[in-house]
Amino acid sequence: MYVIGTAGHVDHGKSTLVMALTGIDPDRLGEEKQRGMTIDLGFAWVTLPSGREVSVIDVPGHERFIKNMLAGVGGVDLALLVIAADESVMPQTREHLAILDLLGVEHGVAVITKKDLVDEETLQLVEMEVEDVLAPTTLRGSLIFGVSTRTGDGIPELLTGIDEALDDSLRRRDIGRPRLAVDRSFSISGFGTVVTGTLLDGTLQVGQEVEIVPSKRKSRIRGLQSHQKKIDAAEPGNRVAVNLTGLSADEIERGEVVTTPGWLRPTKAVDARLHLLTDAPRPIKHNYHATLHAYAAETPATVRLLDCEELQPGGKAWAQIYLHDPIALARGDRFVLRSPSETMGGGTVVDINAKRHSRNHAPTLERLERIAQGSPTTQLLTALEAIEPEDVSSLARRANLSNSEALNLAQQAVTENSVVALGDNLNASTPLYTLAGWMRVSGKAQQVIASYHEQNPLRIGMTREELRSRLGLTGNLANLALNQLVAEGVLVDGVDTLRLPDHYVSVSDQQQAEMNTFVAQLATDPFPEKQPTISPSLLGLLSEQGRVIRAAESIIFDRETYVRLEKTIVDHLRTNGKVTVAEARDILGTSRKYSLALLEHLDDIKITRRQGDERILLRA
Ligand SMILES: Nc1nc2c(ncn2[C@@H]2O[C@H](COP(=O)(O)OP(=O)(O)O)[C@@H](O)[C@H]2O)c(=O)[nH]1
Ligand SMILES: [Mg+2]
Repeated sequence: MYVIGTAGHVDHGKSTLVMALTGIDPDRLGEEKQRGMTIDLGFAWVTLPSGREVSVIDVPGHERFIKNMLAGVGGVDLALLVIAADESVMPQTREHLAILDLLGVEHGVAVITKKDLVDEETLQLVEMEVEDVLAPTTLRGSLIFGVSTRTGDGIPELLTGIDEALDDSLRRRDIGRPRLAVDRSFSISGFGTVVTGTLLDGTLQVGQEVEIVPSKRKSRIRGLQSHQKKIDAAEPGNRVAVNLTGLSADEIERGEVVTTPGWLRPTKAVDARLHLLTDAPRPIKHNYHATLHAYAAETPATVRLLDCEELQPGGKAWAQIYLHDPIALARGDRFVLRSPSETMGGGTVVDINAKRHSRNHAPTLERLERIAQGSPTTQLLTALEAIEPEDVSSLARRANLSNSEALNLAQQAVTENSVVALGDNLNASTPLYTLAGWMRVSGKAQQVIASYHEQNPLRIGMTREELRSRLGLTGNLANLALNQLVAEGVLVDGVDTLRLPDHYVSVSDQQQAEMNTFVAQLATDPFPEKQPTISPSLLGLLSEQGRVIRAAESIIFDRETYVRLEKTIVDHLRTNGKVTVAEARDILGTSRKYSLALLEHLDDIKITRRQGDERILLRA
C-alpha cells in the first residue's frame, strides 16, 4: 500500500481536493470546520482506477502549523503538491516543497487547483512557474494537472495520473524490525487506546507484544485496522490504527514509535550529512540550536559542524547533532531542521550511535563518507569498527539492514578474511571482529603472555582467568576469543593455562636437583610434623607439572602418595558410603590435620561432598 501526502500553501485547496478525490473530509476537528482551515493532519483513502488502494494524508498549509505538516509527511511515498491557479507559487508552496526535497520524496504530482477561477493563459503561466520551482528538487519533471473541485474538471485525469506516478514507486522494504511512528493517540470507548501512524520496515500482528520508544512502555496489540477495516497483520507502508492494551491514550504521544520489544533504543546524538537550503535565510554556525523533526517526532537539537565553522545556504556539511530529547532513529532516516519558525535545512542520519568527534578530523570525516557512500558491506564493516566486538544482529540494527542480509554479508566478509567470527558456526549472535580489531586483541594477548613468561620463567603458562581479565574480556566472549587464539596457533593450551608456542620452562641443574630432593622428601615422609620447603616459583612449577598436589596452603603431597590416598578414601566410600575426618585419619594412618586437608581438597575438586560431619562420594 502507498501513502500519498498533500503539500502546499494555505487555502490553495488541498483539503477540498482530498475530499474530491476520496469522498472523505480530512478536516476532522471542530475548530477546523469552524475556521475552514486545516490545523492538524487529516486522513482519507481511495481506490485508484487500477484497483490499488492508497492512503491520503492531508496536511495544514498555514506556516504556524508546519510542525503538524512535518509529523505527517515522514512516511509519504508520493506528494501531491497543490498550487492554486489564482495565487500561483506562495511561501509555503516553496517551504513544503523544500521539506519534501530534504526528506527525499521522489515521487510527486503537481496539482493546479481552482482552474475555474483563471483563464487559459494564466493557467499556462502558473504551470511554467510550477515547473520552475520543481526543477531543482527531487520532484523535478513531475506531471502537472489542472483541476477544479468546483466543476469536477480534471479530477478523473488526476486519479489516473496519481496511479501512473505510483507505478514506478519503490516497494517498501521489510527488514523485520517494524517502526510505527505515532501521529495520533486517542481513546475509543469500548476499545481503549488507539494510535495511528505509517508503518515502516516490518510487519505488526494482532496479539503481538510491543514496546513504545522512547518511553519504554510495554503493551500488546489487541486489534489492527487499516482504512477502518479490521486486519490481522499490517505490512510496511500501511497506514495503521493500532488498538493497544494496558495503556491510556495520554501515556503515548505523537512522535513515539511502536515496535517489537528490546531492540530499538532512543538516540541521543547522530552523525549526519547536513544540507542547508539554498533559500535558507542565513548561514548556520557551529553549535547551532534548532528543532529537529524526523517522522512524527521533534526535539530541540544542537548542531556541531564537523568540517566547517559556518555552513552557507545551499551548502553541505558533516555534522553531529545532539538530540535534547532522545528519539528513535535508524541509519538512513531523513530529518528536517527548523529554527525557530523557518525551515533551515535537513539531512540524512549516517550513524545513530555517534561518539563525540574532534572537529576537522580527517579520519572521522573519511569514515562518515564511507558509511554514507558505501555498499551494505562497507556499512556493516564501518559499524563493526566502531563497536567491535559485536554480534551480527546488533550490527544489522546499526547499519539498518535485515538480519539475514547482515548475516550473508558477514559470511562473505569472513570468507574474504576482512572479518573474524568467533566460534564454529556463524549465526545472528556470533561475535565478530574486523581483521584489524582482531589483530589488536591477538597482539595484546601475545604481549601480555610474553611479559608473563619473562616475569615467571618457571611457569608453564598464564591461567585463562588471568589472561581474560588482562584482555578485558568477559563471559562467553572471553572463552570464544581464547579458543580462537588457540585454534589459530597463537597460543598453546595447557590444562588451565595458556602459553606462547615457543615458551618452555628452563630450570638450572641446581634448581632441578632442589625440586627432586623436595619431591623425594615428600615421598619418604608424606605426613611430616613440619613440611619441607622450596621456593614458591619451583613449587609452582612442580604443581603445574603435576609432580606435587597442593591440598592446602602448606600441605603438599607428591603425586604417588596423593594417588594412593585418594584411592584409599574413594575405595572406602565405595564400600561404606561415608567417611568422617577421624575415620579417614585412621584409615590413612595420619594426623587429623592431613586427613582434614585431604578431604577438603576432595570436596574442592568435587570427588566428595560434605554432609554434616561426613563425606559422601559425589560421583560413582
Ligand atoms: N473556485 C474554487 N474554489 C476552490 C477550489 N478548491 C478549493 N476551493 C476553495 O478554496 C478554499 C480553501 O480550500 P481548502 O481546501 O480549505 O484549502 P487548504 O488550506 O489548502 O486545505 C475553500 O474555500 C475552497 O472552497 C476550486 O477548485 N475552485
Ligand atoms: Mg486544508
